[in-house]
Amino acid sequence: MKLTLYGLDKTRSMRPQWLLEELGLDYKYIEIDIFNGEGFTKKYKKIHPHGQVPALEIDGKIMFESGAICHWLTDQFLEKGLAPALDSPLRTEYEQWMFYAPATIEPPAFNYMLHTQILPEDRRVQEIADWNEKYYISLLKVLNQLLKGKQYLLGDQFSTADIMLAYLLFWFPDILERFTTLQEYCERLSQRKAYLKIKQD
Ligand SMILES: N[C@@H](CCC(=O)N[C@@H](CS)C(=O)NCC(=O)O)C(=O)O
Repeated sequence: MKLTLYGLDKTRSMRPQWLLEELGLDYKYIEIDIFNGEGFTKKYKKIHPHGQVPALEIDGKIMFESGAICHWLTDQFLEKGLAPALDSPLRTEYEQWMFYAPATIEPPAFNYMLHTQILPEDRRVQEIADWNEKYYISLLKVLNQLLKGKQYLLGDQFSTADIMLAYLLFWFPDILERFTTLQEYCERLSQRKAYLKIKQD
């Protein structure tokens, strides 16, 4: 299988890149500088219609959406053990966390980042930042409880769901300091060989 990942450091392309390393697959990496207009060239818009990263080219066929790419890749290489088998009792929990990361925890985390870091200062809205911070923290409180006594979301088994979630939790190390279990969880994940390989400072 010939794989090309279009991405940029410190973006959602870290998810599939981390996973490709965990799976030990060969892939080509093409950097798309989305912050300097490269996403909007005619050529790249044929790869990702919104000019975003990540996108993955699989034997000439293009796929985008970080969660979908991770879900698909994991199932193509199920023998590598990064997801429970389809008939495993753990599979429902795995699916739950795979969707929970982008659908439940990512929106408040992203909106908080938007209104504290991304938008120009005069376009940030304090109330939106505050509301999303509060909601994000309320989710973290519950997650912190749920992860107590566990190495990973699925217990002792590391899975792609951990990549989906941890990538987000890494966004706000200051907030994480209030949650010992989550902090330890992130520390454990950040020490994985595959993560260290893709992380640039
Ligand atoms: N839901 C999409 C979001 C993709 C996305 O928003 N990517 C950002 C980088 S993290 C991007 O390319 N932004 C540039 C833009 O929107 O112009 C995914 O997870 O793949």
